[in-house]
Amino acid sequence: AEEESDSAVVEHSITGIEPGAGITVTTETAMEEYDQLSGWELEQSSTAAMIVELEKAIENEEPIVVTGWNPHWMFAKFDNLKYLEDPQNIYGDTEEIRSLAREGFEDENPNAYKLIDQFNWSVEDMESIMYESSETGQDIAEVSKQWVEDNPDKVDAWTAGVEDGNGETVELVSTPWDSERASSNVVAEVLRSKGFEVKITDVDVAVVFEALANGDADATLAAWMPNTHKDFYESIEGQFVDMGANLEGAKIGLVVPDYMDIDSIEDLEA
Ligand code: PBE
Repeated sequence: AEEESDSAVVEHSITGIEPGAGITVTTETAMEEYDQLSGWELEQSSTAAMIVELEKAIENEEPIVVTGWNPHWMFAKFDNLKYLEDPQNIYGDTEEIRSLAREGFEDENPNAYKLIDQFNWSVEDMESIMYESSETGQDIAEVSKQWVEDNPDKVDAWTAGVEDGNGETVELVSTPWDSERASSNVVAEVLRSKGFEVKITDVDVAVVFEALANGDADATLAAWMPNTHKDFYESIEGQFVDMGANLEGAKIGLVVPDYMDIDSIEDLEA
């Protein structure tokens, strides 16, 4: 393998993201299940590094396979990206993002629970915050605050029937990706407007689920199901409350630029 040329190495590696992401675990499963991926490597670093590699490859029309997802602005910024077909359905068709709570949270703080339970928005809503932050360099938290101000109708629906809090602290546990930074900051802002204090902690996916099972956090808005976080979800099933989807139409998979002229994971070569 040491004799391999650089290009051969590129062709047999998937440019991944953080080791603590669900899509990293899902991709490891895909590498076990697809013969075409045997001998491939998953390079793990960070989302920012993946985007840099993708941008470089596109500039030079070089082959690249990345782990990609929506909601994200990568599909708006690079208009030639596509998901590879996944005949074994390892990545699933579409994902939803669910809100989960710890056992006991509803009884102890029914109004905060109700607000979180009523929180529901669209891929376009989430992407508008992510896109604006990436275009302007403004932090997601700032853009999220502005979004709450600009969308009173949605906020009214989430706060319907919710009584004001008395400064009780709500601990949200989340992941560090822009998508979840957006949802967490939007909900935090709305909770604050109803008289709650909010603390957001960003951690690896595994720790999100542990924190709910242990009761260290009250709720998360960041559970990607039924595929991306399946292993984590199943490992603590029964030890948390599933409040259902807060966003439908998310997606994960292997993504390539369309000049590569392949359509399916099965078109990759071992
Ligand atoms: N993501 C974005 C995360 C969740 C949000 C798809 C990169 C993951 O766990 O894979």
